[in-house]
Amino acid sequence: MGLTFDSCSTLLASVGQQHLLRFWNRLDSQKQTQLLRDIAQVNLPLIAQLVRENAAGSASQVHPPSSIEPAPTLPDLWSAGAEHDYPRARADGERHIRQNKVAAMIVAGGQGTRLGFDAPKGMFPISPIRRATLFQWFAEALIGARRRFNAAIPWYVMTSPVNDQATRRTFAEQRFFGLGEDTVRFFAQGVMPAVSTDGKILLESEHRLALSPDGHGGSLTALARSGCLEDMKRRGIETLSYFQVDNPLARPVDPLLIGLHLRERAEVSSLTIGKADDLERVGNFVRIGDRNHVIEYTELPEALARRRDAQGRRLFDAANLSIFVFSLPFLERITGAGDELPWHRALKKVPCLDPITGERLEPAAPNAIKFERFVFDALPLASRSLLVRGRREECFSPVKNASGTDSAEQARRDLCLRGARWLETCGVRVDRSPDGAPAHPVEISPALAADAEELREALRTLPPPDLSGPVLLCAS
Ligand code: UD2
Repeated sequence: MGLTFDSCSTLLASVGQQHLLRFWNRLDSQKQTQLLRDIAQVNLPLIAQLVRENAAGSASQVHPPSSIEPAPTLPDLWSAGAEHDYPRARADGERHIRQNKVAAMIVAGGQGTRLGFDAPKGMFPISPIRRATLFQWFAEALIGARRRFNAAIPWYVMTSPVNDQATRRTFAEQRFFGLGEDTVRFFAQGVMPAVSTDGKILLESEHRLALSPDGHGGSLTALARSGCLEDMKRRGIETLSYFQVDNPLARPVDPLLIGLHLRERAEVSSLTIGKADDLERVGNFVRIGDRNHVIEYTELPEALARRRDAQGRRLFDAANLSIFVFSLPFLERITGAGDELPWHRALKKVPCLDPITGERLEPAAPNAIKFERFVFDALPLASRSLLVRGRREECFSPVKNASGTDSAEQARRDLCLRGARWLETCGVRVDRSPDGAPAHPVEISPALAADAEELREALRTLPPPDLSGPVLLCAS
């Protein structure tokens, strides 16, 4: 049942948030409905609890540095010796996919604030030649995997209330990128309100709360709440492959990672790479007690980030790419028993109305607390959690900033370099500029090949590529 002014007023009074209705009499009926709708989205008892904990100073979990150790990892494909038998693990992963036991999931609920892109991030044009969007790029990767493994591989797309409509509209306009409408399912993550440092929920305007997505950790709760987990079970899915919309080098369904996950009977498996430098802005995989954790770069003490082992190698070198494989029973367990993931607090600048005076504030300094959950906090809930190394140039180049590090320009360059490398592995000579970049852009659609081996097979049926200009290789 929807909230009414009276029921809402009583509810808000019980948690000290009555100020949210202070402009009620100035609003037309549409705006009143919108305000009630915003308030109904908020878990008020949870906010009251977080505000209490915040006031009591019990911020996020802090681990004493002495308890933090490097997390054990399996080697990457190129370094693994025969004893690891990666070809067999890969074949096991492929069989599992062929048996229709694998689904893919993308998290695309964040706001592309840092990128300065005013639309769902998945609509950002990324590919080096065609400028295919991130959504199209990943859709092509799924089309490739479905064809290769003759498997259904349903796709679960997490949006947020901020971009849900726009995302669904894009998929519909693009005819689901050729995936088949019934094989794509959208679900929206939750939202959380920003609160003032003294615990008042902030109004963005007289009839809207200052709401933002509840962090990618919200994806797990939302999977269960939306019925997507049930849907997966109905389809016979046992393993979920998870990745972020911002990394075009991510492989949505990786048979090797899935095969190793199965072999180790892991509840969650993560791909990791060596860090670019000690203070790279990524999470760090670490071991605390008998569990794997991710500690954000903001929370890992700098002395630890810089520590070296006896051979002079970086001790904490395993970067989090947010590429995970989850077993379904694990997801059911951690989402079924209530909300186990912790809430992280961040002080942010949030334009709002002053909770006391109602005056419009454009803060120059952080004025508000935002609450978010992180998906990697699921790792320590797993009794068996596996880490596998990949190579940065093969799997990671996130699009986060408008320019410079982690920008679209860099991701395009990395896609070209990867394509050129794959071609060379297949015996095709690619002209390079003096700086090592291919002389012409190279774009290999992931519908054609997801790695050099797949490209080798694909090239058997294609005419020899013309290398005198941009090289675009697509599936027919
Ligand atoms: C994240 C990780 C970091 C590392 C890095 C890899 C955190 C706090 N840190 O850094 O450890 O793995 O990524 O690239 O996450 N998203 C949602 N809903 C939300 C928030 C985010 O869907 O409520 C999506 C967002 O669309 C994006 C991804 O999650 O694709 C990462 O979010 P971010 O850019 O805020 O994370 P970042 O760069 O702080």
